[in-house]
Amino acid sequence: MSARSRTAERSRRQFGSRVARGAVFAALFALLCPPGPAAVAQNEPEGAPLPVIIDTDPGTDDAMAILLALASPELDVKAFTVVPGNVTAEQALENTLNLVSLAGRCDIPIAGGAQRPLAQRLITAEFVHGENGLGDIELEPSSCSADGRFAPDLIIEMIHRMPGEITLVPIGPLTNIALALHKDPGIVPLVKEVVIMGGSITEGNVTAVAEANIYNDPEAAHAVFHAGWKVTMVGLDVTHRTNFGAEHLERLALAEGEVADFAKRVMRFLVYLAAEFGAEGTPMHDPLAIGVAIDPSFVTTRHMRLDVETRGEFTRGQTVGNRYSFVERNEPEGDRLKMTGIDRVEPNAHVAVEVEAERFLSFFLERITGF
Ligand SMILES: [Ca+2]
Repeated sequence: MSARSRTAERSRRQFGSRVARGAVFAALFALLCPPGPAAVAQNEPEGAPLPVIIDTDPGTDDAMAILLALASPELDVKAFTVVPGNVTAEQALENTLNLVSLAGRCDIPIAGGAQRPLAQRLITAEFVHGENGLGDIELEPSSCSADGRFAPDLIIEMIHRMPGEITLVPIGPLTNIALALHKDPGIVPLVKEVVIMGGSITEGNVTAVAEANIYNDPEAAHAVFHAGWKVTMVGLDVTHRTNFGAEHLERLALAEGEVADFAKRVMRFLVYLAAEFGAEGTPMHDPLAIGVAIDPSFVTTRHMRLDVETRGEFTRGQTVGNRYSFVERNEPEGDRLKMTGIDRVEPNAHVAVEVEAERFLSFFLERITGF
């Protein structure tokens, strides 16, 4: 069996068995336009740190993501932009200011942005993040001050200042990124990459099929996925496999210092919360997106067409991945439609489908503990 055939076979085993029609499509597709092998992204050569803007809605896992980013010399965090999601815009801004202050990095601009999603009411999740969004763990008042600029304007300004260099890492609803796009579509070719925590092509975490960040602003997500820039989606397909459990807590417990102490308390909150729901660990959603920005080889991606469902009664907010890159073509014939062939659809997202979970969790612990 050739490498290409093995890849096609593996892909069919993984995804195709769920839908009988998918197998038919796969056979057609293999004949007409076989897929390339799953891509394993490579580390870029060592060099200057990667300039990133992190758009965030802290959020317990956002907190861990922010601390991971600030403990990683591979990243040059140019700004934190704040979006409502896990908590309100006001609480998210306060949390970001407190977290960045905890890490001693008040030199980084922190800007508030949208106050609500583009086309629906805000849905917050204190139920899983605690009333203050940080597991009800209080931080010292911040030494940092908020930047006066509107987050989407700050994003636009920084992208123009560093054309081709900035990677956007949205780890909340995509409202701020969509507003920046709407205000200045000219930023699209100037962005190096967009690494999104959100979505899923296999399961949901707020409905049967929708992931929270996409569900909280599907219209924004639609705009971001179809903007034409390079998008990598780090969704539940991989984050649900990076579970931080009791054994990781034990390792974290050995660390000392203010940042580590806060991380211990947040992770303990999350692990115990997960246990209440019968899970052995807590998924590291947002930290994994930061990890992928630092080292893309933590995940394996597949390039595919990704659409966001904005109208479905049961599926609003679902990210719909087309594994075969085509749809059937139907044309009118009398009083019916008749299939006359297939039409290719262009891939627009690199979807993470495999993850080296333990390697990532060890990496996270090394960065937070310092050993
Ligand atoms: Ca988040």
